[in-house]
Amino acid sequence: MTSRREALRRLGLAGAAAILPRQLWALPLSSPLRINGERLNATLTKLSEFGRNPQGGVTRLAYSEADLHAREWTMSLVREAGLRTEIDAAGNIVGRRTGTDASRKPIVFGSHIDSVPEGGNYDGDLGSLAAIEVARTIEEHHVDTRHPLEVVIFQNEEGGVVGSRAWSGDLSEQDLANVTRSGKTIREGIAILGGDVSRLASVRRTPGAIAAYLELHIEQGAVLQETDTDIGVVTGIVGLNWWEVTIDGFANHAGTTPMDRRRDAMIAAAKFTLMVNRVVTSRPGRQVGTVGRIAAFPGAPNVIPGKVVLSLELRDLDAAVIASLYDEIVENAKKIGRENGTTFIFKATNANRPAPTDERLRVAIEASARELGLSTRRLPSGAGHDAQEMAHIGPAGMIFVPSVGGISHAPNEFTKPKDCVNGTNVLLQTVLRVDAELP
Ligand code: HGY
Ligand code: MN
Ligand code: MN
Repeated sequence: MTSRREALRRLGLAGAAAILPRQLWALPLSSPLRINGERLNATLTKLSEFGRNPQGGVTRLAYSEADLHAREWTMSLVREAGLRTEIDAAGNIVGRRTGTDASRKPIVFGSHIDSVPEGGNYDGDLGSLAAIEVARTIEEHHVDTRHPLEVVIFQNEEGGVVGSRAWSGDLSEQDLANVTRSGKTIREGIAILGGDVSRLASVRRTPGAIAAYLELHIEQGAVLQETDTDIGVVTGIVGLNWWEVTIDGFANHAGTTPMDRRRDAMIAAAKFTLMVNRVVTSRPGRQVGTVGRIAAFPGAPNVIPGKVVLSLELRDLDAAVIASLYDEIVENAKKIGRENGTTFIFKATNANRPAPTDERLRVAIEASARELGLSTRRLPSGAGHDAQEMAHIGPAGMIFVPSVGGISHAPNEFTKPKDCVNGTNVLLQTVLRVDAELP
């Protein structure tokens, strides 16, 4: 209990220590500290200028000009928060603050600021700016933490949690050669961001190298809004696999080739897309499957497509479910190919492992929310997050706030300013709680 008493003393609550029972994590440890909500929301507005679209959202693809400019501005914010700031060898932005106990591993918190094409202003942005705001609040109030604190803005989350995979050691040579949405390979991207692929091993953190990882994020679904809940406590994060599927047929004249003599790759692609939907929905569970990108070649109105390249994505909380869906899809694709003289080639382009969050952190988040007078609900995350890679290094926890209408990866993604502030205060209180309670 010494550490708890010490923590309470630092927070000006020394008297409370004597009457507190022994169970940790879930107990009141309310600190009067609050983040600056106006400042937080002003930084969200400012960040939304980088890569802004006419529709109001952003296109801030990893390694693009917009990403680079946004990162530069974000780094200045990390410095203003009083943190020692660097770009690590993987291209992640890291800000550090010393703890009072040199033997302790860092408490890490952050998110990402890259976006999908025509994305919104909250996915990743909120968690990143909240992490900086939390660090800044702690610094401004001269709060000593026992653990070192690290704010991290991971690079290329939307391209397959690339930055956090560098930390978990899950980024292979083959991954580095993959072309990401901005048209650059990940290897090129890391150099563009100021990282150094030759030193990639230096960012790797072995299991146990962090005390905890915490991430605030918008829910990107409608559960919290529909149940009128302030704070979501994430139980686990789905695994996600991507394949590039190439369908080869035969390009031919669209006017002279009779319908029964075609080897049309587009027809095979259409059947494939419907088949994926059927396979994924034909069993119980929350698994999802998507064909999100398609290109036909040579790509002219008067040429039968001889080749189609499309993307396949599968997600579930259980990696075995993804594997078995994939097998079934491959079998069915062969059948489609036999029917119209086409062939399918599947190339795996990305795999993120599913991960449960840490029960102690869930409890700590719930206790922090409760003390702030906020309601909570536990839920799984259907979206991928850097937290799932961090969960392989140490305990990981995620805080969700409501997404209006459950809309995300779209320009009208929106989370109310008050919910952004609530989530950030929960993050602050959870960081302090974890710092005080970790044995
Ligand atoms: O695609 C995802 O699930 C996440 O938003 N990166
Ligand atoms: Mn996203
Ligand atoms: Mn995100």
